[in-house]
Amino acid sequence: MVFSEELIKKLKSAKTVSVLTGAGVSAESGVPTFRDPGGIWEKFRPEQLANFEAFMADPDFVWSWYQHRREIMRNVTPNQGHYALAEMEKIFPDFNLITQNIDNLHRRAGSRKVTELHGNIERNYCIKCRKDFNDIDLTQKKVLKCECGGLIRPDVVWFGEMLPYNALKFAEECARSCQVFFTIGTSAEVYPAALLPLIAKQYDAYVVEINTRPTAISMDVDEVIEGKSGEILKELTDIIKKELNK
Ligand code: BV8
Ligand code: ZN
Repeated sequence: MVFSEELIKKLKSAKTVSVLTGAGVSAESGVPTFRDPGGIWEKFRPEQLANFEAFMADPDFVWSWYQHRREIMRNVTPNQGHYALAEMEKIFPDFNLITQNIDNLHRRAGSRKVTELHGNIERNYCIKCRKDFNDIDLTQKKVLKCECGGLIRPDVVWFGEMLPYNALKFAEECARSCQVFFTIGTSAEVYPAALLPLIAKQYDAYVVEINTRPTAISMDVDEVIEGKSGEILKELTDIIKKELNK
């Protein structure tokens, strides 16, 4: 794979590199994406599942769907793309990994500085008293209740819910302050996360999209690298290490 001279030059001189990842980064680990053929939203509409009203209307149904996804995520492992991003954290002086993914695979691959915009499926909390419940038995198909009587829900951001304030503020700062911004494996259709590459562009970062196909922002970025993120990130990290003789 040949990378543009421009990208290598920018990366060699970059102090701050920021990355936004989406479900496509976990696809090579076997985690289904949302909007690809065969993706999650092909079987269900997001409104039916990933929102608070759906949960309150049928807690057991929504809860069992998250238990099913936890099962998948427990049985997959990080792929070479996750490991390459964990490597990049050691290469650049200031590297910020911002993810929309809730699968915890970046941390499992060794990334330490991970900003989760949409929460983490391994965490749960009581909707009444917000007590944490993080070691849930996966076989528990019926929704659980807290001792205060509140229902226990996954700690993920549903449609119509605000993103964690600090995470979003930090992510916006990372987009504003970086010299290179990668948007990787995301259809860039969910807001406000999808604004981050555009904010980076507005603040003169060199914005690079890595995706297997065009997205809603492909025309707005500086460079599109078409292909599977696992392979591309592995090769790119190897080249950067050589160029920076790290
Ligand atoms: C908000 C967590 C403020 C749960 C998710 C009406 C009312 C309220 C809000 C809205 C509204 N209309 C619009 C909105 C905003 C809404 C939104 O953006 N809707 C979209 C659909 C139009 N956003 C929200 O509601 C957000 N909150 O705005 O609050 C507010 C509050 C009240 C009222 C108004 C405003 C909350 C958004 C977060 C929702 N939660 N997930 C769960 O996962 O169960 S969203 C879900 O989509 C995931 O988090 C996912 O990460 C995210 C984005 O999807 P992608 O990651 O991009 O995945 P996708 O499948 O789409 O794409 C995969 C890509 O990978 C593809 O491009 C594919 O080509 C590529 N790919 C595949 N394989 C590979 C690859 N690339 C590289 N290599 C490969 N191998
Ligand atoms: Zn409670």
